[in-house]
Amino acid sequence: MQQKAIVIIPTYNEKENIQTVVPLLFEQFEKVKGWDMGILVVDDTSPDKTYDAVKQLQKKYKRLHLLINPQKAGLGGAYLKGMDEAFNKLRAEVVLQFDADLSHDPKKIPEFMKAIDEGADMVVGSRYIPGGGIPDNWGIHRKFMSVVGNLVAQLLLTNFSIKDWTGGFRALRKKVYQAVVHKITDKEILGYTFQVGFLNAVYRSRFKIIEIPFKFVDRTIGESKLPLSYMQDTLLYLFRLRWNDLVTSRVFKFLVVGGVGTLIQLTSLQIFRSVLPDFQLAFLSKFILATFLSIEIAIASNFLLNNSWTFADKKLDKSKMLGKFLQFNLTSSGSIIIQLIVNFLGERFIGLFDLFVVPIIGMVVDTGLVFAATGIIIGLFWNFFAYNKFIWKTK
Ligand SMILES: Nc1nc2c(ncn2[C@@H]2O[C@H](COP(=O)(O)OP(=O)(O)OP(=O)(O)O)[C@@H](O)[C@H]2O)c(=O)[nH]1
Ligand SMILES: [Mg+2]
Repeated sequence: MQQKAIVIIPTYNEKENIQTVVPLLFEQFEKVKGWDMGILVVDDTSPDKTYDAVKQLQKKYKRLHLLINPQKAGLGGAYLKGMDEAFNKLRAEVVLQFDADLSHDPKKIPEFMKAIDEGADMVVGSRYIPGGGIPDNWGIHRKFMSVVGNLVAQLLLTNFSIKDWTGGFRALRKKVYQAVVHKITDKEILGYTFQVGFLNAVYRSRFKIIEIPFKFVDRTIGESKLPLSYMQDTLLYLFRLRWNDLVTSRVFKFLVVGGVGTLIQLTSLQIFRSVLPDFQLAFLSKFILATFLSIEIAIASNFLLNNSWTFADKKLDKSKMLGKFLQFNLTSSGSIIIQLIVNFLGERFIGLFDLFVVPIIGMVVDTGLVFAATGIIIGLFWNFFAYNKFIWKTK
């Protein structure tokens, strides 16, 4: 039996368009070899009764399905419902995303399916690669929004390998849907932001994505449903995503743990200074002992926090903890040695002299402070390198 591919068309007030586009699509389906092709219209109970037009068409086209949403769910909402229906109820292996307003070229569908046959997990129709394009008759404003919008998306995602993030002409396999559907929960994504959000989730799951150029044609019938809040929603979504990336990144956690370690060190130093009795044993005084103990406590805290948080994915075996902790002490002294060397070289070759006064605080910053800051930063690089290389190695 042939595998099924379903073209999902979300509709809201597309009564006229749907009657034109359905026959055009079935005409193209004839040219797709090896696939059982069908259509699923997801209509949000359009006021113009688009669903009635679909019911009429169903008399002629057996493989035309209709899903009626009782409420307007937004573009993403309609697609998620449609994909659930197509993959899980209609048993499709591939789903295509298609607009009702003839902006997408039905003649491209055989090409999309061929790319799937040749190994693509997802096909992205692209207006921004050679052979693709946006309508000439679009006003400068709309052209600008589209082109710049896509550039901003590429910049914010720091992903320039895909050129069209916001288009809605795509094809994807069931395994792609299954891998990312549980990640699509943000409410911003339920509108038009769905397109960029869904594609980003697919990309990050390392699926094979292929872009195929197509010329976007301006709709001639009906009205655009693109909400005014689209730009704002998308930007908000992208910023939230990248903020989340940042706070879940290893470097960020490493820096937080280091900051916490410094606070612990300073606090415990003060505690030891107030509870330990005064004494002097050769070079060992109360202050030196308190310093040593507070450093050791900070090192232990860094070790435990990094193990359970920063490197949670590489948590050490209980049996290895003690040995690794000793190693951790060694690498930590590495950063102290680096700081001593930087300060030594700085004083020797540049010298200690005032540089400038920090505004507001009025503190005089001299080169000594600059050396210390430099040493700390190089020390941080060393620590991060050493943790990855020696302590929490990839197994
Ligand atoms: N079911 C459903 N379909 C929607 C919704 N919003 C938009 N659509 C459909 O999604 C497709 C794309 O919408 P369009 O308004 O054409 O958006 P666009 O192509 O970005 O904008 P235009 O270039 O102005 O047409 C069309 O088939 C719409 O009918 C919605 O909330 N629910
Ligand atoms: Mg459109």
